[in-house]
Amino acid sequence: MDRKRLADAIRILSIEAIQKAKSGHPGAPMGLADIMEVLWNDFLKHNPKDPKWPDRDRFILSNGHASMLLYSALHLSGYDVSMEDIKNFRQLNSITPGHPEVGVTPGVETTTGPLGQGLANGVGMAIAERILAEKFNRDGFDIVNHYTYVIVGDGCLMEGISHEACSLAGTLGLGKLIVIYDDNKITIDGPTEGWFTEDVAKRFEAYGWHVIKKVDGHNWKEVKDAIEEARSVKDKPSLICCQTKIAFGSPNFEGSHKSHGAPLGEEEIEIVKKNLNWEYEPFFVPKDIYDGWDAREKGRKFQEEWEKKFLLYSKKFPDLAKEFKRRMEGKLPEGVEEVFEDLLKEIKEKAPSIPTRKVSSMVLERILPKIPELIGGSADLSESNHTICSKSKVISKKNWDGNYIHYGVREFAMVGIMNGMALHGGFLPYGGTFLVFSDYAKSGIRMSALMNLNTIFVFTHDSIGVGEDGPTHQPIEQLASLRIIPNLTVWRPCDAYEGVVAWKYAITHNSPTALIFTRQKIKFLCNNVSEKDVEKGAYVIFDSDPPLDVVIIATGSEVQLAIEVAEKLCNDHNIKTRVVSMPSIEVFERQPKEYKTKVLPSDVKLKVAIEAGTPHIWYKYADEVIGIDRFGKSAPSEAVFSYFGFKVDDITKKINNRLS
Ligand SMILES: Cc1ncc(C[n+]2csc(CCOP(=O)(O)OP(=O)(O)O)c2C)c(N)n1
Ligand SMILES: [Mg+2]
Repeated sequence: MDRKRLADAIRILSIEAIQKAKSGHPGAPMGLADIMEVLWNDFLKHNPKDPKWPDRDRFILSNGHASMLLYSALHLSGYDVSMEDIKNFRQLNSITPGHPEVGVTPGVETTTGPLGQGLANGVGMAIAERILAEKFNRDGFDIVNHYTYVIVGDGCLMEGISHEACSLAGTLGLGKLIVIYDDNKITIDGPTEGWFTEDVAKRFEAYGWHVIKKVDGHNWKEVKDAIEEARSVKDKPSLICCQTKIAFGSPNFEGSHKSHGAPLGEEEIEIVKKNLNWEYEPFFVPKDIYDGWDAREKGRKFQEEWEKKFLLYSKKFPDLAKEFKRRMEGKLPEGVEEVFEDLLKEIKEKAPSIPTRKVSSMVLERILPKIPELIGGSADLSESNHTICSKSKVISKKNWDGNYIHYGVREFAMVGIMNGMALHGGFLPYGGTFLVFSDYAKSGIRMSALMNLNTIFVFTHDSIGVGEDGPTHQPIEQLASLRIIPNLTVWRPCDAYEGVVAWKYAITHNSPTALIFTRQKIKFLCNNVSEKDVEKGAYVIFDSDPPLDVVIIATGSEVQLAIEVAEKLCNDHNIKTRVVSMPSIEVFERQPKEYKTKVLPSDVKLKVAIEAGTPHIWYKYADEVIGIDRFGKSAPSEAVFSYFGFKVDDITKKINNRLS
């Protein structure tokens, strides 16, 4: 079979689908078609009929705008992506959306489009593979043994996250990570000579990667040799620099940035077809080309072989096999509930007044031995975030038997890597940094939420309560900005008890959670509170006899303040006040209407919310909000709280004035 024709099938399908959709990115699929053909037909271990089998190679198209490259390959190789689906490219509810979306298209491993993040996901998947291999493989039974291939463009490699993720990948020596660089020297604005001129090969060599330079991306033999070489290097990740021409095969657009993001036009499509000797109707692929691409039989054999091996493994190592299956299915082990019940009971007895961040290490100390899929880490703030504990075992290039990653000061890559591990399967990642630096990772958190991954973000130092470090370190708008991300559940507990319930929620729910904890010590408040209360996201923590005058809603460190205000209002002013602790707005919103109106009745004179952060979100519930909508101040914590009006007397007076 003429390999050129196999690749041309991608070119033609891509430009026709993009033309029909009247939108899309033809340049990259045309430029990458030859590479894709070699990678998929000569190397990729996959089974189109079972895109989820555990030991498949992972393929990531980090430059997601080239989506038609992937959809064409999925269609041609026999996935459930029909020609009809290709014709519906970019249409409402089609399985071929503008950029690849995991869960929408069989065979798509991660959602890409925001440049660079797919690459970080790939690093996460390669880490996941390596840790699982260490844990589960036994002599003669390499049940975890796959590559992670990532295609990246100039855009991905310009993005900061690629520096973060690839630097760590080099340090960890991820030998089964193979990145193919579409070095076409073109981005949207034109030839990159004006904005991207570093020696990429040297850069990756400096990270400790194996770099294969100057591969002709349109010469299948060179590409094949390069991938073979990359696969043979076991102790370093590989970067294959493929020199390509964007829109290869289009006489009028080859090499031009004009081909990046717009259909070529009917006329040019005809010219391309003539140029490539492609004599077929639109959306027609001849049988010999389908045959050349068909991966179903090969895939069936790959999987069958693996399943045979796994069966023998199950006989020899039944416990390991069971555990592997459990982890890959994403099911929690038995007994998790009990660990939390015990801890909640103990906390209630001890009633510790501690910084809520300390809850994490308390929980982890108990839960890590129970849940080996928990894989922790922090962006260089392990002790501050309390993400590390005596049960944490740090992984390194030399030791993969662990459950903790020192991500270094790389918040964005940390989240991209966490997403990759969650996508790979077999892991429940958690990672920490200061709340104020969640902004560095925000787009990764957004992708985690968009993909609805099971990830846990531990954000400590959650307010002006940070104190002396000042406004650079005091989050103001971060809480609000996390809460407006769809699918993400945010918890800001008021004490150790709520903190444990929040952790329990994060671990037992299959969706991303952000846990927001204080740096400073706070009083134990939940003496008379049950787990059932906290689990509802909001509940009455202090109450007066009906009829009520005022309801105060508060979260985190401000709940204690709200209770003190309420006591004063009741005792000194005879104003009947209720305090609602609302550790999670999202969880509260999911409760039945009756519960919500019971907690927040409408027939009160005034509702007030208190939270040391951007106030806007609270106007949904409250008439008056005690919040902060300017930047903080450097001073001891109490002084800053006081400066911003978080004082019992001030708030009591304010409420009293509003009522009189
Ligand atoms: C984070 C991010 N910023 C900006 C964009 C918009 N964008 C899409 S493709 C692209 C240029 C990418 O260049 P390259 O990867 O070299 O793609 P090529 O033009 O070679 O196909 C840009 C800026 C994006 N998708 N993601
Ligand atoms: Mg480019």
